[in-house]
Amino acid sequence: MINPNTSQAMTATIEMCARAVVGPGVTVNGITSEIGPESIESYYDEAMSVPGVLKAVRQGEREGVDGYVIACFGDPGLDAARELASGPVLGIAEAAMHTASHLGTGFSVVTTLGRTIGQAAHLAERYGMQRFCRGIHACEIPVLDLDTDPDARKVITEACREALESDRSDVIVLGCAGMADMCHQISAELRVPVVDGVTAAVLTVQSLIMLDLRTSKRGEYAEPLPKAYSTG
Ligand code: 2AL
Repeated sequence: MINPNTSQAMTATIEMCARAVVGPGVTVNGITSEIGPESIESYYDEAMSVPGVLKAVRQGEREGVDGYVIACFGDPGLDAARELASGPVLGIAEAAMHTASHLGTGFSVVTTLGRTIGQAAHLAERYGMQRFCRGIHACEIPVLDLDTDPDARKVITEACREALESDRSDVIVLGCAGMADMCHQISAELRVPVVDGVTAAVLTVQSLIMLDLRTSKRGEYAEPLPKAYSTG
């Protein structure tokens, strides 16, 4: 499970959430990206995070890792990671949106800053999820404050409540990996399914591996052609 930002505190939180759901015999390694921004909340941050994600996948391939989760809601580097990986690679936005589509007729996404709403909208389009995605909302809490702001869960819960009303939706998708540890409490309070992409993606990867399904190497996800890469 790759955290594409460089916050070790966030990796520790999401690793704990992921380890709590996997089956016996499954090992989850939380990897904090070594290169890039400390949090991802813009197109620039997202682009800057991709080399770190790909470096972690290359390392994972050397170590024989069975599958990967890219644990940031922008799913940075997902296609490129699939070219490198032999096992399945899931992004948390992709996993959360697909999981939500099984649970209700329409979901609302509640993300961090308003400026990331466009990125989530692009992903909903890309994954063919516009039919289910009724709205994308921001709680305006920066990613790194999710861990430290004592009111974070309360503010996010209220944003979810308002999203359910205004979108007439019946499922919530949490729009940041750093919200993973809040999903059960928010769900209990609002009495609707609240999908955290980290756990949804980890269990999807586990299922795919149990089904002996891997990334297809027949087409565009074939390994990149060998060539020289300058790193500056
Ligand atoms: C995220 C996320 O999941 N990790 C991060 O650094 N930024 N998502 C977001 N919408 O801000």
